[in-house]
Amino acid sequence: MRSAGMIEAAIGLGANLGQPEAALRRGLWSLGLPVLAVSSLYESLPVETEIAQPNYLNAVAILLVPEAMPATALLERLLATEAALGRVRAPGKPPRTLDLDLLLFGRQAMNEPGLTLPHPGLLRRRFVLEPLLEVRPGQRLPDGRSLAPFLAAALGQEVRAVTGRCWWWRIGD
Ligand code: PH2
Ligand code: MG
Ligand code: MG
Repeated sequence: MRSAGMIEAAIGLGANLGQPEAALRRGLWSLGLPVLAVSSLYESLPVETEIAQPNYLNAVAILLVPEAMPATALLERLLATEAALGRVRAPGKPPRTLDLDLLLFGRQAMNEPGLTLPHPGLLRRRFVLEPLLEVRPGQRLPDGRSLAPFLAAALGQEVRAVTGRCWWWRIGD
C-alpha cells in the first residue's frame, strides 16, 4: 500500500526482561506515528546471544512515516524510545526491556555506520520474518527478492505465535 507523501516502515519489537508485553505496547504507542498493522505476539528462543536468558516476546509493526522524516531520524526516535522505557545498553546482547529495530524503510537500501537497510537480522531470524510476513504476506526486499526462501531456511528456530493481532490495542498499561 502507498500513501501520498508517506513512507511505510517495518519495525521489529522485542523484549525479554521486566514486563515484555507491556513494554512492546508502550514502545509502539510512544513512537507517535500512525500504525498501519501489527503482527501477533510471538514467543521465541533467544538467538545469537552470548548470555543465557529468558525467551523473548517479538512482534513486527508497520508504521506510516512522513516523507520529511528520513530513516536516520526514525532510528533516532526508536533509540530514544528504548532509552525512555528503561533500556540499558551493554555488550554481549544481554536481556533487554525493549528493543526496537528498523527493518525496512520503504524501498531504501543503505549501509552506513549505525544503520543498515534492510536490517541484516531480517534475513536470518524467524522471529522477524514470520511476523513480517503475517502482516505483509507479499513483502519483498528493496531489490525485489522474495522473503519466502529466507523464512524457509529459518524454520529450524523455535518461534510460536502466542496471541492474535489485537494484543497492542489495549488501554491500561
Ligand atoms: N534480539 C536480539 C538477539 N536475540 N532472540 C530472539 N528470540 N528475539 C530477539 O528479539 C532477539 C534475539 C538482539 O537484538
Ligand atoms: Mg534487535
Ligand atoms: Mg536493536
